Amino acid sequence: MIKNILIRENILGTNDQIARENQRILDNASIFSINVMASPGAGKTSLIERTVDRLKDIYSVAVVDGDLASSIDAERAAKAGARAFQINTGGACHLDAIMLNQALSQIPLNLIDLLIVENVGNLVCPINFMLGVHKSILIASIPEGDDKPYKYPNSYRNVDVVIVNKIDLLPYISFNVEYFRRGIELLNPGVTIIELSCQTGQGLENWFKWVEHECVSFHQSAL
Ligand SMILES: Nc1nc2c(ncn2[C@@H]2O[C@H](COP(=O)(O)OP(=O)(O)OP(=O)(O)O)[C@@H](O)[C@H]2O)c(=O)[nH]1
Ligand SMILES: [Mg+2]
Repeated sequence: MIKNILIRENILGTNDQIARENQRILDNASIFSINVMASPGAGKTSLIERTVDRLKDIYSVAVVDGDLASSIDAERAAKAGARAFQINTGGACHLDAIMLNQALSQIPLNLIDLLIVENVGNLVCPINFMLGVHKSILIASIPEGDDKPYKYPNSYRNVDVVIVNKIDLLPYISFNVEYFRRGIELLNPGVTIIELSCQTGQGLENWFKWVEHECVSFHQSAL
């Protein structure tokens, strides 16, 4: 029988320690921060583009994009009006606290109010690695199917908001919203669920309200 629990604990222990340091850095700089997780193509960058575009006149926004390769997403975030930073993980399927720590050392923290981290597109790994940010959100999208909370429970358990993106596709794809919501409610009772479409804009106001409310609460409590 192979026992590898100790090794795993050590790796995550180091990660969690750096994550706590990241949170201290962000708290000291009064930066409210969000980790955006989802499968590849669920709409992480699309939501970030919309969010930056909406909030850039109120908040100075930085975006850290995690991808295996390319700087496509950071370029999109920059075009939307954010200070954007790309992390290429090489082969890693998630961001970890050390990567974010290195990114934070490159960001002019005194100029930033809101940090959005786009994690690597993956519905399994990112949730296991604390980054030290204040809130975590998961984006699900209609084409992925309504069974995902039942099949990937951990990803739905430890997040503050579940976004259901691409609701403009509901007329064309078999997706039972009640079944989907029931699965989430079992795993994460009372979690905020926001249905929206980054394409049509439907439902985005509810997301913007959530971000603004959290930002204001954070900055007031930091005073
Ligand atoms: N129909 C529809 N398409 C959308 C919506 N949001 C995003 N898309 C499309 O979905 C595709 C993927 O969107 P992205 O925002 O790049 O997804 P992502 O999660 O950032 O992808 P990765 O970073 O590669 O994991 C693009 O073609 C978007 O135009 C939506 O609300 N409705
Ligand atoms: Mg993306």
